[in-house]
Amino acid sequence: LDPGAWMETMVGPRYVRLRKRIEEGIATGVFPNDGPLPPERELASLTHLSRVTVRKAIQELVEKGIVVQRQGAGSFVTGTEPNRRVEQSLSRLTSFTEDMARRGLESRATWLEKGIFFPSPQEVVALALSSGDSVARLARLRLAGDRPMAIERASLPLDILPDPASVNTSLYEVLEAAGNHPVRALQKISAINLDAEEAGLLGLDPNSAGLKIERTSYLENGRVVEYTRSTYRGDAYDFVAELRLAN
Ligand code: 16G
Repeated sequence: LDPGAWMETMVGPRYVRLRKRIEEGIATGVFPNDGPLPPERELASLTHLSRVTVRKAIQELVEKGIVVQRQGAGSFVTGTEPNRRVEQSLSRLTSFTEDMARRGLESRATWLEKGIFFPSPQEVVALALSSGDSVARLARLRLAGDRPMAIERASLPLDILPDPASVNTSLYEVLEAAGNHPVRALQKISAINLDAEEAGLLGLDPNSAGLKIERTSYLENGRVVEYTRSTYRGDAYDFVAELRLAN
């Protein structure tokens, strides 16, 4: 890790260069999978970088799901371990496709439902539909590479998504192309035990822990864009939010 040539040959801010260097170290086995990273203090003195820089580099590795921090024990490499947990920010409005891309993972989907339907009473209320309106539904098992991560059931007003069949990868990309990208969302998260069907789709045992997430997203003008009910696997996600003192 000694700074030497790598600081010069790599581009970007110092913490990004350090982050890449640590990633290289993980890829080449200098820092083995499931093993600890040297403590922050030691990394700082090894690299002649400040602790702030080291902390930022580690934070990026945590966000990418490459490193986990365990209370009181330090940072550990999760590496290519297939069962690693991912950190998901609760303060940014992003799509599944974006979230996975940011972590260097490929987002895939198995479609469960895609088309135009007669709305349920719940959908009528959530989307403020008028009588006679139909609804666009997209239900998918969402995967990171080969690993099932979540089941998402999105409902949208038809004028927002007239052609549900046009969504093949990212719903948010299709919405954005039509000028309907949500700018705000309300989200509710509840702990659940997975029923046999959902557990089966997620490759888990029935009754495993899951998170039920309800998201209602809005356009700038306050109009509801999507009402999505999702089931996330409990063993794969850590939700993170920054809290500020209320005044
Ligand atoms: C996220 C959203 C979901 C949205 C989807 C679009 C939650 C918790 N999150 O997964 O509401 O429909 O992104 O993703 O529901 P896409 O653009 O990759 O299709």
